[in-house]
Amino acid sequence: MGDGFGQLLPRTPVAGGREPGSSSLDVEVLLTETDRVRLLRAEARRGLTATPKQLPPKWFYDERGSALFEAITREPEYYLTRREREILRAHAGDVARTTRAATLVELGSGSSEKTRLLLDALRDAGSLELFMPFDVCLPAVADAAAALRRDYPGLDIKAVVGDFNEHVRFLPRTGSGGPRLVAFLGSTIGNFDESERARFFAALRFVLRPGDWFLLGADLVKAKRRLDAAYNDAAGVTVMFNKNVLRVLNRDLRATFDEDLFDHVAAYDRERELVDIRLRARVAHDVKVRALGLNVRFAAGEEMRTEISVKFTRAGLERSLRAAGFSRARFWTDRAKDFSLSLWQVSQAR
Ligand code: SAH
Ligand code: AVI
Repeated sequence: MGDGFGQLLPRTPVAGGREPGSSSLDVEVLLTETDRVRLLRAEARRGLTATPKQLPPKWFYDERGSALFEAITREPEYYLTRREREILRAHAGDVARTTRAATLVELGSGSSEKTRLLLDALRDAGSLELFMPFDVCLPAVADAAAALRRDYPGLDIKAVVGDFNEHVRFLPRTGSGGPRLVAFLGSTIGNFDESERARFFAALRFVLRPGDWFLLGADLVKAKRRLDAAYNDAAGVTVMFNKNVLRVLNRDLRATFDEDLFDHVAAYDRERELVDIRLRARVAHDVKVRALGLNVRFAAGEEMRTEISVKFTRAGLERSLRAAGFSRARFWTDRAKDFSLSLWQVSQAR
């Protein structure tokens, strides 16, 4: 790797794979297990002592949480992944021909399943040298990288565990100095509030150079009926996903949450253009968080926010990206106009 990243950080390779065939896989760790637990402690203390209570969504994603998210993407009501895949099928070739990226970095990469469409197109265009899947969940990124190594034998794959709110500044560039493409798919941008979003775009703009690109998948505003259904699937997978954060706190902070004492609540708020996702206490009760020496009191009916999922308009996306110093190269939607994929360049005039 040419600049940035490798030279700035101590390398902590771990054997990421746990399944046969993946045991030789190295994962670069920017967020060690100690860092992760330290961050979880700080964010859980802040969120559980706030009014109203809240927890950041990144804590859903341990191995089970990542698997539950993948299961959500297969539910009939959760159209987002299928729509984004449809756009990628139609336009990955345009992305590859426009960017001729040598490095593809995928933030919040999860399984990187849809990303294969981009990898195929960039490989066909003959420009791709390095793929960097980047995720907070070690098992997810290790498994994804193991599968991709098997299927893309000539490609340099550098898997990274990190927090995209902290580590975006460590983006790699290959020795050839070719263009970089940063992909942020799945509408994970919707899980940021307005100030987090502005900070993220600004941090990304700061590390990108003229000639680099940003590819953003973002879900679009639509009828409340469809959004409520997408976040309340009939099979109840989203309920399990939402409650998984309680298991993470029980395991990693020795907390005593009883998931049967909470209901999953998710509803689209038309005014704020977001799905508000919460856990509502069924009865008044106390929860101990032993690692924090904290006793947390829940009133009957009290709601704790675990996630927001903002829905966007084309104009709103353009406003926030322009404000951060990006200019739009392309904007695509699926045929039903449910989801968007847009390609951005660093603005020349700053
Ligand atoms: N991009 C994939 C996965 C989306 S799910 C898709 O489109 O299907 C959101 C992903 O972001 C999860 O894999 C989760 O582990 C990751 N994630 C959430 N918060 C993160 C953070 N702060 N830093 C890095 N990754 C994060
Ligand atoms: C990852 N993220 C974009 C998903 C979303 O739709 O906001 C997470 C999710 N939460 C509930 N269902 C899916």
